[in-house]
Amino acid sequence: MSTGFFDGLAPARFEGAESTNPMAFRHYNPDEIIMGKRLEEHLRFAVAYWHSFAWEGQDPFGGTTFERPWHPQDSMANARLKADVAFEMFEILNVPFFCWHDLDLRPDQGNFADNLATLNEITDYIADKMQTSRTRLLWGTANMFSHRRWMGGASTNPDPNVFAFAAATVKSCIDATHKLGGQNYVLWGGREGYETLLNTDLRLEQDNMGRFLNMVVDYKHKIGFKGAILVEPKPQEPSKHQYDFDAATCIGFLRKYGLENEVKLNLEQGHAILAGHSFEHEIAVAAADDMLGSIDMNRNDYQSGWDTDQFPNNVPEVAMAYYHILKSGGFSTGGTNFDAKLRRQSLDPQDLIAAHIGGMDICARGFKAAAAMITDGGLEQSLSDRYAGWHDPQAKTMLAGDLDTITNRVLNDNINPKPRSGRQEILENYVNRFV
Ligand code: XUL
Ligand code: CO
Repeated sequence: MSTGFFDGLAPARFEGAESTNPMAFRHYNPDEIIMGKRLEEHLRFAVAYWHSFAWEGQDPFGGTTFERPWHPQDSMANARLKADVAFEMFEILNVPFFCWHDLDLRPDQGNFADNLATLNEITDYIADKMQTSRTRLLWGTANMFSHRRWMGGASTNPDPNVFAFAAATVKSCIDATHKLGGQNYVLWGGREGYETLLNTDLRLEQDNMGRFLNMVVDYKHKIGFKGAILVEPKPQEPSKHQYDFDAATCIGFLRKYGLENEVKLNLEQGHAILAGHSFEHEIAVAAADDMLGSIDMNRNDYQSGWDTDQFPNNVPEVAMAYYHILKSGGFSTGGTNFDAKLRRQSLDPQDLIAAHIGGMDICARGFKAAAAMITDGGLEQSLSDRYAGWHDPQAKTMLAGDLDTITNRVLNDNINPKPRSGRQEILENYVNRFV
């Protein structure tokens, strides 16, 4: 039986670019074949349970603005109602995946035994709903940043008992993810960092975090979880400084603790911006080290300097993100999770649907532009021309040599390189033909 929350809202349909219906897809046709594969299978969209169903509209200056039938979120009855509404939205959007934190699904009980029991209870309820839904679990994760026990970090907490609570919590969340057939497990360390170095043992905290992640990987293998373990970089917020600062920092961290073949990255547009990068930079850095796992799609306000988690609406930016994803072979277990929330004045159930339709359409447009650029091959050709010298056997010999032999060759052959244009504007004009 329907909850009635989305009453009057029909399943969203693809109507084509000419449609003026604000509740229809104009670019996202899940069945469109692009580069030999359905668009749905390329993009692998997921709804984020936290922003759409758990967040109540608060901001740092104001309280809740949304009044939902499942508020207050303090009972299991309301947790079940929230799940019912969530699956109704998945159906309206025809979305293939969703993602959750444990805390999005049911309230914190204040102790581990009851947290475990209620997590099992609500994920059994969700497993039941998944029997009659086509929406699968892209990833699960543990919220180890909201409750006050996590204020000084989870695996990086000065108190070993918090590390223990975190370990038990992550185990319970991997178990729940495994039970629901999740394709990945994500760790985002919002409080794995510091507020001030005055009270922080940086070396000890990072060593503990490395050990923790190794335990997570061991456990994944022990239970036969086939999904990928992903860490999600972010430079700060809520911590002043977060250890998983950006893709490059995470890659160094994973290498240091021997996890480079076990853990990949979940990259988020807004986090890239906060780190002073572009989204495509983060994706390209991860791809260059074969560590691209999944993406959290959203956008940050470029003026606020805050993690605003808005729905994406910039096609050229999204196109370049997907260009680098496609170039590295596309998603395997990963996908496009809308880690994005409404503005707090967008009160209506219709706003939730429209926001996702818009986001999915923007991604579809960007993706198609990216696929067209890949198929055309112009950027690849230009790259291969620019680096052509490195295919010369003499260049390979040089790399195998030493400074003395190279210097002799520079002297003997009178090597005097001639600078060549980087052709940036020409390449930017090329991209603009597609976006
Ligand atoms: C926070 C954020 C999280 C992670 C999952 O900025 O992005 O929602 O995606 O914990
Ligand atoms: Co995220």
